[in-house]
This record gives sequence, C-alpha cells and structure tokens, in this order.
Amino acid sequence: MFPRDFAWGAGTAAYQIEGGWQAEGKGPSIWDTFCHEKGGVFGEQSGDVACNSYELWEKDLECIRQLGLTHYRLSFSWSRILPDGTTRHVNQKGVQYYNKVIDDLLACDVSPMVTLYHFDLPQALQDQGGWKSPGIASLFDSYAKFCFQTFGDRIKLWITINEPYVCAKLGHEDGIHAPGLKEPGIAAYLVGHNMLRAHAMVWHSYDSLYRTQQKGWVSLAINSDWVEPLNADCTEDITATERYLAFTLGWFAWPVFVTGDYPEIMRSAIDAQSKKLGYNGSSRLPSFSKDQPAILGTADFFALNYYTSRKVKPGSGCGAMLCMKSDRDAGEVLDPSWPICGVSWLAVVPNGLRKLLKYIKDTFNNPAVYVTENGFSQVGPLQIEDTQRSVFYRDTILEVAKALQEDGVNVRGYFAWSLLDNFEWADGFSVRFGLYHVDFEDKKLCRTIYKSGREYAKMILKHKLGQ
Ligand code: PNW
Repeated sequence: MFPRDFAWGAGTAAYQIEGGWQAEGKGPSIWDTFCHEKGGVFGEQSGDVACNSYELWEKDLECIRQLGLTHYRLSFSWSRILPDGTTRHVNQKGVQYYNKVIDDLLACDVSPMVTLYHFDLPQALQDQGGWKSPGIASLFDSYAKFCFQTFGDRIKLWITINEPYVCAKLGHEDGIHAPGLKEPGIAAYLVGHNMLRAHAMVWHSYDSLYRTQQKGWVSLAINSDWVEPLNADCTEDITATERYLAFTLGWFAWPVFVTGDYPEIMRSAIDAQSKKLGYNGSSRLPSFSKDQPAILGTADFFALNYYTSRKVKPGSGCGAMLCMKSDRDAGEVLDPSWPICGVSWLAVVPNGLRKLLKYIKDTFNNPAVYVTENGFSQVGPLQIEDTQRSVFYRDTILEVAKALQEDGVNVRGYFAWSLLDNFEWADGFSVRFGLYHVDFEDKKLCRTIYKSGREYAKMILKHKLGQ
C-alpha cells in the first residue's frame, strides 16, 4: 500500500522530553521561565526533568528500535547548543549530546529529521524582544548555519520552525504558551512575520551554502485542521471557512508556496477591522520588503501537523477590542458525531487528514508532503491497553494510503506524535500523547509500550515485509 521508501516515524520536541534544563552549560529558554513563573501550566509543572531524555537517551533509542521506525523526528534546544542564543559561545556538551543522538540513530539505520525551533527560544533573546524583534531573523540564521555546519552532513530533513501559528497566537495573543504575552490583534502578526522572514533566510542559507554538499531538504512545519462550512449551502458559512483557512493554514503556507505574500482575504479582513475600530497605524499585518530574501519557494516539501477537523460558521469577536478572533470572524464547531479523545480540542476525524492532503495537493502545486505530527491524547485513568488509540492510528494510516493511491497525493512519510508521553505544554503531564507510557511518579522514568505502540510497530513491519 505504501512505497518502499515511505518514512515511518515518531516525533518529540526538546523541551517536552529532555529535562536537564540547566545541565552541563545549557542556557535557559522561555519555557524554563514560563514554567518557573507560577500560574501558566497545569499543576505548576515544568519540563525541568520531563522524560530526562538528556540522560536517558539510550532508553528512547530502545523504544525507537522496538517500534521499527525508519525515521525519528527530534528538535534541538537552541539554548543547549548556544546558551545565550548567539554563536559567540558554543556549549560543546550540547553539541556532543546531539551528535551522539544522531550517530546512534544512524547506526540503527534510523534517519533523523531535525526541528531547529520547537517553541523554546533562548531567554537571552527574549530579553531583547524575542520574535517581535526584526533582528531575530539573522540570529536564527546564525544558529541554523551553525547546525548545518555541525550536524548537516548527517541530516537529510530539516524543519526550521515548528508551528509558527501556535508560537504566534498561543504565545503572543492568548498568552497561554511562553513567552506568555497577551497583546491581541498586534503581536501575533508581527511574530508570524518575523518567523516567516527567519525561515526564509535559513532556507536561502541552506540553499546557497550547504545544499550541494549535504543534499537535504528544508521546510517549516505548518499545523492545520481540516475545515468545512457548518452548512455547505450557506454563503456566510462558506466565506467564514475561507477566512478561517486564510488565517490559519494560509497565513504561513500562502507566502511560502503560492505568492510570497499573505492571503489577500487575511489582509483585507485585518485592515477592514482596523478601520472599523478606528485603529489608524499602518496595517497590523506587516509587509514583506523587497530587500529581504524572497519568501516564495522556501520549502522543499510540505510538513503538515494534523490533529483534528472543524465545522466553521461566522464568528463571535471580542467587542470593541482588537483581536485576531474579530479579524478572522470565523467560529469553530465540533460535529457531535466526532468522538473526542482526551483534550477537548481533539475530535477524532481520520478522514479529515485525507481531505486536507488532497487540498494541499491542489492548492500548493502538488508538493512532496510529510505528515510531521498526528496523534491521539489520553487524559485521566491510565490505559496501557489503549484500544481506541490503536484504532485511531489504523484508521488514520488507511486514510493516508487512500490519499496516496486514490488521490495521487505525494505523501512521503508519516510521523506519529509522540514517541513518549511527555510535557504537553500548558497541560503539563496531564495529557499523554505517547506510543510509550512514561512513569513520571518514579525516578527511573520507566518507558512502557502502549498497545497502540505495539500495533504501530506491527503496521510498520507489515509494510517493510511488503504485505
Ligand atoms: C503541537 N492547541 O502543538 C506541537 O507541535 C506539539 O509539541 C504538541 O505536543 C502537540 O501539538 C500536541 O498538542 C499544539 O492548543 C499545541 O490547539 C497546542 C495546540 C495545538 C497544537
């Protein structure tokens, strides 16, 4: 059902699993700060220790081998490599750690996919304005070039930034992720803009300096739900769905894959809302300057994080205040026929992935696609025999097969989120996404395979045997 070279993976992110927040020269990141300031995270928990993968990497490797993965997606902690975020000082212990991880993976015939930025900005750079500051782009570029130089001989798949949408909105509009800023209607657009500039700069650096030798691919991971109008015959619902898509998937995919600029629907909605509320600065959505490296064409593949689907109707805004919600004017509804798994936002809709993949093929000129995240969460009483999640993976992978075979989508790989139960951001350890259970109550942080892990391993094996 799948091509022989299809990538079967699982993913993690540095802050969610590594722990060792101060170990051997690591500098603090905005998530260290955010967790240590009380009030932001479930149960005042933090990733100080998490799965302690910094010390227990070999245990993770055993899990990866037991699953039979062909690929493993991990992220680098920027401030573990460059404690103050700049190349003025390199933490060799951090470099050694990632070298060992990469070399161990390759020795087991597993290809690493590396994310350079998965939510954990060095605190030192936040202190200088973080992603709101235009200067962040060249700092990110220096960090990325250091990584290409140091690790790039062994990495074929790079992700620059994971989910710019989530960083921008949850971190700077809603304030529920680090750095915890609540500057609605303004900061998220600026942050998204600088993330796109930073991403593009890094892609151009790779393209001009490293690609010929290293022969890898670079992209950014874009999260998107599948969305449909609540009522397919209702014009208001249809236009609301178009606005919703423009403000989520389109915000980052349109500039990179289609025009080099934001979707027109997004800019006109923001400017109309500014006018309505008497905001008379320049557009809250920045413009790309002609002197900057081009944004269009800066992805060698489409990296998609898909979790769920939504029905959409016109939204409820936030009154006379500026906010993204009012700009977007599109509200989400959950279809009551969709089961909810764990967290409230996650309705189980495997078929939405197939539809989204087809949409990506048609809208973004048939790119190679990796599903870089997809998963199912557990909350409450622990179930090692997690039958529901096993069924979810089976159904979802079937939908990916249909997208490949029946819709002709150029899907190259699938990464389950996540290898391990881990620190689920604002939800702390209360939400479990792992293929392996981690016993956070016990010092040894023992990893135990879930039924869904065993089933995923079987699917991978079957595929490898060509059945
Ligand atoms: C992704 N939301 O983030 C991340 O890339 C992962 O690190 C994370 O563990 C995974 O999804 C599961 O949540 C998200 O609140 C974080 O809508 C929050 C949301 C969505 C995605």
